Amino acid sequence: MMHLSKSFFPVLALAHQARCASTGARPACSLDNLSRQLSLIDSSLAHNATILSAVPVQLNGSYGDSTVLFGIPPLVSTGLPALCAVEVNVTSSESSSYMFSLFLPSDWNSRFLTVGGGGTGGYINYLDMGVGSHYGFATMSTDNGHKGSPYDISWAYKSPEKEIDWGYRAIHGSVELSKGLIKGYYGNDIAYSYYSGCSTGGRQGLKEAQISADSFDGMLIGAAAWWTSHQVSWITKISKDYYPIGDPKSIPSELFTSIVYPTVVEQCDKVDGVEDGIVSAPEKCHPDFGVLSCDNPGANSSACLTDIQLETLGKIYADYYVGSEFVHPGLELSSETGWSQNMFGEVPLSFGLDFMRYVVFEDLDWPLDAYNDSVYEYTKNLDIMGAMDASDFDMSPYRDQGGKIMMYHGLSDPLIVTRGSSYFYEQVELATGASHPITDWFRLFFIPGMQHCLGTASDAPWHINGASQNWVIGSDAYSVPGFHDPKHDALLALMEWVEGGKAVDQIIATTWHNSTVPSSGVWKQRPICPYPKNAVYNGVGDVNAAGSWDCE
Ligand SMILES: *[C@@H]1O[C@H](CO)[C@@H](O)[C@H](O)[C@H]1NC(C)=O
Ligand SMILES: *[C@@H]1O[C@H](CO)[C@@H](O)[C@H](O)[C@H]1NC(C)=O
Ligand SMILES: *[C@@H]1O[C@H](CO)[C@@H](O)[C@H](O)[C@H]1NC(C)=O
Ligand SMILES: *[C@@H]1O[C@H](CO)[C@@H](O)[C@H](O)[C@H]1NC(C)=O
Ligand SMILES: *[C@@H]1O[C@H](CO)[C@@H](O)[C@H](O)[C@H]1NC(C)=O
Ligand SMILES: *[C@@H]1O[C@H](CO)[C@@H](O)[C@H](O)[C@H]1NC(C)=O
Ligand SMILES: CC(=O)N[C@H]1CO[C@H](CO)[C@@H](O)[C@@H]1O
Repeated sequence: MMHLSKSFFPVLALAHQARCASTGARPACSLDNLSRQLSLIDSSLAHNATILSAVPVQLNGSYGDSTVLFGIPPLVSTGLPALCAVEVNVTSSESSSYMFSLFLPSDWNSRFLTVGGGGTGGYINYLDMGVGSHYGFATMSTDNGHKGSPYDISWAYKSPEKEIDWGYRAIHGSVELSKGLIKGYYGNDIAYSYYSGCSTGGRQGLKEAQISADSFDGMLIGAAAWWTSHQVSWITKISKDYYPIGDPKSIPSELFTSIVYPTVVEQCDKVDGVEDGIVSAPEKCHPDFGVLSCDNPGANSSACLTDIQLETLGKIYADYYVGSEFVHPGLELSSETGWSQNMFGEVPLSFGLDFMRYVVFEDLDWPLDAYNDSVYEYTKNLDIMGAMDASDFDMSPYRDQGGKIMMYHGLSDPLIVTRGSSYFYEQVELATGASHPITDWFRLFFIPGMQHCLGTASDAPWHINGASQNWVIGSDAYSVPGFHDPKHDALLALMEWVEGGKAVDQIIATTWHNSTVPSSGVWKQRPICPYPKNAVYNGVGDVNAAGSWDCE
């Protein structure tokens, strides 16, 4: 690893200036030249790889995949800096292969950034690659071994090799080959390697650091779906508690937004000290949903819950135990507005029932009613689930090679439960030893009011340049628009921590009057704090200004 001098850091705030000139002769961006670089890599994996294309993209050009996949925007990055876009195909077994893409900017910052995927999807994340290329990173993303939307899992049916690619092999091989190609192309060592991913992307980064401690120097990990075996079991369990729609125990999904969420805000908003519509301390609130009972005198019969529906609601929030074993946390208070699009849509969420059908039982007729606690025991012990779980809590090898982790999670996440992140953090702390304070290398930030990876239903500040956050801002957006500095941009803050030793004490999250349109003007900014600290209002300043809050 190349060590840069301290005097380098002040210019990090303006990352477009923070570039080392590379000294090596850079070949033209062509299939022949990149194929030659690949052939110079001395590894058996490189022998399994083929360069499919290498094309120059001019300044302000576009590159990506305009195929529309359910649940995500077209993955075409626009307004790019000048770069070389490379596509690579890798054979991973007799019956599987994966692809990855590399953006190699002309104006390289001597660093490498890997970006992650989402759900059970198979796609190259050109949008987040584009974000990274604006800083000068050589960026990479893999399709994880198949093509498909983040909610599709049919590709996995009786395809264990593809499941292994999705579990860890595609990202691991893509990182290894990318490092070789980047060094060869620029004729220089990589100074630092980073990772940024949310959801499945968060899981992928943690898994890679667990199996290969020196892959990355710093990781920005959002809403990590790290506990695949447990998550699949729990989602199937609460699906069984909720479905079929129309059953007396099921709750019409519009009531989540129209009556359940308002009840939570009514009872929980003020518990954190500031009445702003944002539930910032759900752990301190124990709402009484009895106020929604249809048994109450004068209850509105189309806006109330029966006893059996109240029981279902309790199961949705409850942590799931089998005997005394903690399996998975329940959904968080204030995440209700997202339930109808995520956990409780027209059909059971694919990450539960479909996962059981395609992966766990390989039986497309396996009925939801067949779920019971022994299905969890069976699922968690499958080898293939071990290949997908990122649950090797002893991450001291990653720590000991200097690795840093910034983890974040929206407190209103309706899909990947927030308390899974605090559980992960606490388990890593236990496993990595009392003599090494975890805060020296790993910090967790909750973002009150943020939903899954991005966005808000409570007008909360949410943007920190986490993975996929700029997808909703624009295909040419990067950093935190208007705040391209380490106080607001978590990736720049992580770089300062890794390269300058400045631990991240807070990040200022931002939202705009229209939360996805920066030109509508900044509305609110507020610090997010390293767990277990919370942002506390000073009682006098503008509640929408970051300076009125401290981490305590
Ligand atoms: C290369 O591909 C073959 C199948 O053609 C596979 O058996 C082997 O494991 C692969 N090697 C590596 C290092 O991935
Ligand atoms: C960049 O490209 C877009 C279209 O892709 C165009 O509208 C815009 O004017 C270009 N900007 C510059 C500075 O050339
Ligand atoms: C990638 O390699 C596999 C063989 O492992 C092949 O089946 C597949 O068609 C190749 N993909 C492309 C896009 O060339
Ligand atoms: C009862 O609830 C429904 C659905 O929210 C609403 O449209 C209606 O106005 C309510 N009726 C009364 C009397 O509040
Ligand atoms: C639990 O589910 C499994 C798989 O569906 C089934 O074989 C088993 O009989 C069930 N056990 C109980 C106690 O119902
Ligand atoms: C925010 O702006 C987007 C894009 O112009 C628009 O589609 C959306 O309706 C706006 N949202 C609100 C709440 O005005
Ligand atoms: C280093 C290297 O292989 N450079 C080659 C790149 O391709 C051009 C032609 O496109 C050759 O002239 C270079 O020798």
